[in-house]
Amino acid sequence: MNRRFPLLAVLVLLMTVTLTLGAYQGAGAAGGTISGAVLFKGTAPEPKKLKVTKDKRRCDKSPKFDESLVVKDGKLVNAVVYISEVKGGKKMEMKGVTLDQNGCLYQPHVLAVPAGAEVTILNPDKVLHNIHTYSKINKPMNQAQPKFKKKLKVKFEKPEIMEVKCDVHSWMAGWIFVAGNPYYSVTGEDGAFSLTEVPAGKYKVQIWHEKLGVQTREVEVKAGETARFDVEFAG
Ligand SMILES: [Cu+2]
Repeated sequence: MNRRFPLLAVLVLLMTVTLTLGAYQGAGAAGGTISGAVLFKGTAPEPKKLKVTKDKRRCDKSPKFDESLVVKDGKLVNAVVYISEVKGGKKMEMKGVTLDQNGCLYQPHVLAVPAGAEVTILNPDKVLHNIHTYSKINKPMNQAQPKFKKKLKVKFEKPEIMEVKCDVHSWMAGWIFVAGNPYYSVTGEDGAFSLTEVPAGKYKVQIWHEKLGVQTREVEVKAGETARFDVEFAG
């Protein structure tokens, strides 16, 4: 019998653990759920109409509204709810996403994408756009997209929340949430969020909104159970 084998196995295991520390490991997990809703307290502002000052024939086909603070029946839209630090859990789906500029507006206004997955940026407008990300961790993207360039593809490798603007059309503004793990949710008109298959344990959940800032909640997840809470932002 080779007596050195167990030692070697331990060494290899140690090396593997050391090399992968820090990076998210998706290995499948039954777990619990974190869910609830993001609420807005106070009187929601009237949606402000955006002023289209350029390329009016293509960009001003329908009225556009400022989406930096959208509230529907007391629910806050476009908030990102995510676990900031988690070492492992369910598999990270590397599915690509699309950012459309149709009508000279970023759709969706807040786009979520896994770090390293492909973002396809569409330009169906027959005008020149220039995508500019105000990123600090990822390399900033500052790229012209002429009218003949219907599609641009890009990947952001590191987790970050970054603002996106168009250097040609001053009213175009949006955000890209680059996720470092699969536990994130962008709220829609019902303000709801749901993070599923979270391994049992204690987590910091961040609730981010571009105008209202960030809130943090300590949440304990138990296998097979749902940790439910609502988050309130004051206007
Ligand atoms: Cu543009």
